[in-house]
Amino acid sequence: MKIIAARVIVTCPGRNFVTLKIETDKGLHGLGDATLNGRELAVASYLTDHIIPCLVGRDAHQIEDIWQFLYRGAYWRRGPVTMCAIGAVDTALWDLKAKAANMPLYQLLGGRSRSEVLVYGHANGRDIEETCDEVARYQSLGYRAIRAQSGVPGLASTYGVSADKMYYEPADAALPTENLWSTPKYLAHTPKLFEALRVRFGADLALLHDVHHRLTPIEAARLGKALEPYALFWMEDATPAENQAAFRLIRQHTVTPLAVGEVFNTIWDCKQLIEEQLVDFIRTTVVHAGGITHLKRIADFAALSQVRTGCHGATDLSPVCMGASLHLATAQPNFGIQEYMRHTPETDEVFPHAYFFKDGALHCGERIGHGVDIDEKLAAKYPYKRAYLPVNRLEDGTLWNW
Ligand code: CS2
Ligand code: MG
Repeated sequence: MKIIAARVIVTCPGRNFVTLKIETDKGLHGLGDATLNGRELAVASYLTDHIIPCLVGRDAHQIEDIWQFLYRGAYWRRGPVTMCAIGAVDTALWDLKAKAANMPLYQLLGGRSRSEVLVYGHANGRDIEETCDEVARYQSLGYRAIRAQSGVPGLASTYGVSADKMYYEPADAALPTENLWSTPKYLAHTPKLFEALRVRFGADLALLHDVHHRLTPIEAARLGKALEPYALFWMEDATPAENQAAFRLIRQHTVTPLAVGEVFNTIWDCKQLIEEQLVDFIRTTVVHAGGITHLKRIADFAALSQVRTGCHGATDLSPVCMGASLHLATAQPNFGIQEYMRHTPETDEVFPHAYFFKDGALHCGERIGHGVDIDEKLAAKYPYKRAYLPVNRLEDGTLWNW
């Protein structure tokens, strides 16, 4: 099956998405998500200007060889732009291989290991009371696992809290907005949020929280310890993870489960975290960590240390990524949970897909390939619109982690 053409489709149905479409001499096409929130055009150019000329004429079935060619052949290895571009090619090639085999993609990844893919949704509110009400609303929608984020008294804004309760979009301006942060205010507030949630919802509801890289290791240890009475499903991105060894300190102080990895793009970013069991869930994704091929490597490596997958699934990962992720989650033995921040109806219209939500889980569907397509005519109606993620400053002006 020969690659005869490939092109990048940039569209902005409310937010920017970058999609790679690979076409073959068998009349089949494959799609890969190449969206890197806030740096979309860098990946679009990496694909158009540097990768696509090398793809045309190759055998689309040679997924591993093409992956190695793109990874080793670049000389400059790793990094979010490179691995996002490789991820898009890899995902499109797996989509093609499954279509050529006339099978849903999960059948090529080991077949069905579970009847459903447990997901978690995002409840957020300006304060504890509104957040509790939103958790109740997500529970009524059928979610069995819910992430809770609330405003922090004394801070004008914080991560994960938005006016629109259904569709959270952090890339909110044509130049980075500046948020203010106070760790003392956050640490004083967050245990109260989870105490209120446990009082209202009891012990069974799986509750998650995203710290979003904002604490130092000892502060993360303190928060993890303070949250132990509320038995979270996980505390995510407790501290920046470039220094993987920093998680030893957190682990020494708390049994609150830890999840990390949405900003990782290769196995090297998390090798120590996994080998030393410094995390419980790894959040790397199909789009940002080199596609199905590399994500499966990471997941299988994680299984050796009883670390489970907990793939990132925010709105800035397109339905193409979600579709592919669900097929891997359907087959992967050490699947843990899948994040599911719903896409807007206009996004879903651009990316028709087979997956569906039912009773707190997603199902990948039985369509051949990863089950997601793109309506190029509709996509063309939404031109790219530059948008940045915010930056964060401490109250004294120090630039901090957003
Ligand atoms: C967040 C994301 O969903 C999450 O866990 O960390 O919303 C993240 O902020 C965005 O994907 C960044 O583009
Ligand atoms: Mg996160």
